[in-house]
Amino acid sequence: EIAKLPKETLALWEKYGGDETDDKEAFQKSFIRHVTTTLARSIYNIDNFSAYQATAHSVRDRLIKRWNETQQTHTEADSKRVYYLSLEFLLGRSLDNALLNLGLKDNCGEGVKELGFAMEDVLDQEVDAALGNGGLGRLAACYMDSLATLDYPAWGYGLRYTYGIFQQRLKDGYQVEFPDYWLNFDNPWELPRLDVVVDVKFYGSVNRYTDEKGRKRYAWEGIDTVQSVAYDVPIPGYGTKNCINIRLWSSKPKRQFDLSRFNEGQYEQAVQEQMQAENITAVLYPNDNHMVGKELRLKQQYFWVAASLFDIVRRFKKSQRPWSHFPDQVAIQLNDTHPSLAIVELQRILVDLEGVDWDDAWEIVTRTFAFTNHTILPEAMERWPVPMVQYLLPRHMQIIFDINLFFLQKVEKAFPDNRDLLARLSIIEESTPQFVRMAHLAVVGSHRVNGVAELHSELIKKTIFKDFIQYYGNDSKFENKTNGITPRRWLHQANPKLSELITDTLGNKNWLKNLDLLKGLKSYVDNKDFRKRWVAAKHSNKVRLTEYIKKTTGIIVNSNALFDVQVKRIHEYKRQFMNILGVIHRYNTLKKMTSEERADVVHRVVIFGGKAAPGYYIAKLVIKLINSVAEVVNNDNSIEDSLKVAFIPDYNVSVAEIIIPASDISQHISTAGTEASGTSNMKFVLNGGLILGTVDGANIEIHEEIGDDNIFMFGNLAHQVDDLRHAHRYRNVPMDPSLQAVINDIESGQFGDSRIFAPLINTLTLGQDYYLISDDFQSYLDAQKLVDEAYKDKEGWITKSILCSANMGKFSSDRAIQEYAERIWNIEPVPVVTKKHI
Ligand code: BZD
Repeated sequence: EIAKLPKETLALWEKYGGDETDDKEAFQKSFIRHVTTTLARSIYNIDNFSAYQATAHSVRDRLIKRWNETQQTHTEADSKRVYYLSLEFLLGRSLDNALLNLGLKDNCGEGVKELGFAMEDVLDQEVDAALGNGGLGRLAACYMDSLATLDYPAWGYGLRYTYGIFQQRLKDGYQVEFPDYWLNFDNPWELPRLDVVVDVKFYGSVNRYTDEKGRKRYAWEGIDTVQSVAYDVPIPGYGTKNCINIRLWSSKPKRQFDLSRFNEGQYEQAVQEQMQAENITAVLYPNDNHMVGKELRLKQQYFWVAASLFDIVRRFKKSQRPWSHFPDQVAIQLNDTHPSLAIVELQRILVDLEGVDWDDAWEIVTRTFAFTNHTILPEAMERWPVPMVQYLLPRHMQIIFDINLFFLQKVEKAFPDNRDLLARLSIIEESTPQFVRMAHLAVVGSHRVNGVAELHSELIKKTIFKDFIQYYGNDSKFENKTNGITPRRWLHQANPKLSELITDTLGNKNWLKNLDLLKGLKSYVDNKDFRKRWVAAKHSNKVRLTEYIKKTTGIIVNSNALFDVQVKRIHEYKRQFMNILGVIHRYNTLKKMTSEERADVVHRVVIFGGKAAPGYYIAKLVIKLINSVAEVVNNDNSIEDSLKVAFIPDYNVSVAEIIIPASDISQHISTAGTEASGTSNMKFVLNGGLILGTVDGANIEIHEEIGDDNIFMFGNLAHQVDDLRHAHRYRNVPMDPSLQAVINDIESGQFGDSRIFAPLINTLTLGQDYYLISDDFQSYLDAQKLVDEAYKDKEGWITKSILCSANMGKFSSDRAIQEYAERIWNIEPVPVVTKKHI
């Protein structure tokens, strides 16, 4: 193609194409150019926000260059790509990460400083991209970082929500939600591709016809068409030129504004249709681990899946390979069941549109898809009413019935006359109305299914997918891929002091690409100077958090106290309730002590953060209880500062970056078997924070890596949970006495009008304590005592803290992605060759 261009044209591209160099002067030049042109401001009119925008745009120019080079390299290599389909990407801020990964940090930092700004203030101007709820969305972001860093040819596909996860504020101790209109100012981290549009159809009917070869074919005539517009988000890798892409789709009306209807006086109806199309990607559903059966959510899922598959298929078709090669060119990972319709859509494209035989198509489909499960909680399992799917996507419903029919016929052959097994395995739940079980669809349509930590991957085989194991056999389809986190953001960026110490100690930054190298810190564990700097780093992080707490809550805490943190979505299974009940127990114990006795006690600051789904009444009451307890405890001078409680509002990625490096101990205390993995546990330990946790999710593997001495584990085990629940239901199990005392304190009105908290307390009594707080309470208090004792031994604690970080290599998302690439996707790295700019 290039060879066809005139020489003069090529010469001009040679001469002017490679403008954006990475030195300080070039950066300053583009900063000033963006202030005056992009922002239309002058030297007299730049505030920190404009400085952020000008910096971001200067970085964006350089990002785009890498993005182009990468995409060109991948197109030319034409090797197998992986597509990560996730309804959530919780990216947080981008500037600092882009500076680091592009290697611009020093030059830009100096450049900005000379222009009169502090980089810290500039970075602080950025609003989070908060297109996710919690762990699942953040995992997708960490995985994109690792895919880019490891040179894999990968794309993410998601939705460009106009409103991300709501902003949380507190009023009288209650959560109130505010819209997160994050696109209020321009977003320099996306490239609008207004020319990349895909028509997505809904509703309508299915026609049967006979094609030219005499075969029965089906054609879906959708009646409502919405346009999907692409916005590309470049994701640069660290220490590589590779820069991958997340394509986010935004919905817009297909039809131009209908003037004739306007003239007929149907203005409102005409506008409404426009608005309905835009509605599809308007808002992220704010529920985590809970299924909400709204039609709009199903529409979001199909809209996203249809546009993404159209795009993937279009790209594949360019290579003119036969369809049978599709799985050798394309791997698609389903992040939970949210994109399960992709299985049906690809089968429809192949059979209905491309005329591939059903069985050949199904072979292609199942070799292409793999599915990650993130939960076994029954209330989180996606099921859609058959009538709803039928109405919205009539052809897809037929295909689902056929997939199910052929699948069950195979089961019947392998296990004749076992109607119960068929019913249990069926993709269709035979209730009134019928439901489509999305997890079953995902299992049947994928060649690999994985859980996200060892225990979780074992549990899914014993619970939700038990019957599939009977059919497929134990080790064919089901695997474990323990989650990971990116050390670039979660150690290097969030904890610059500790990162610098690690680099100084190990002699280089190689650990940022190979986290196992942290093991090298172990030989410095007794080095006085090293230990001193280790403590200093932690302390300065605690000071930073102390200031943040003061700024956001008005609460003043002592940075020398033990910082005890629980930050995550508020959910009954995560048991923030148990934590605050434990705080009440501590408070009333402290109150009973004499001054002399108290002098010996470890001072604690108990820090909470996290959002409750807006419709989750009990979770919202937990927030209220935490704030009511905080109000009483923080204003009680009689306990002499030995305990403070703070609920930090609006927990998100950038707030996490402040909180996590400052923790001494963090709590990961889910009822055993309920937290699939957890990923913040990894972030805390990597930053030298100890953890207090149940024998659940990735806590177990963290324990294996860091050893008994450096973790506090407690509570009943996953295999005991069923029996304990049974006992609560059918026997009169007395409540743990310490817990009963705490309940009595709340009911006595110690923390305000106790009637407010009655529904919460009822979950322990009338609700049969489903999450087993009573059963774990005593061992929880015992573990807390051990934490206090250990913290008194200052030197011992420092040793633990160092050994924690040093042993966390396994939990890098680089390790996780490598496992996915080798065991599931079968893809190879494609290093980007820097070309001349043409
Ligand atoms: O996924 C979480 C699990 O609860 C964690 O244990 C696990 O570590 C992470 C990553 O694997 N699940 C979620 O975050 N789930 C959701 O946010 C979600 C969102 C929408 C619908 C259902 C679940």
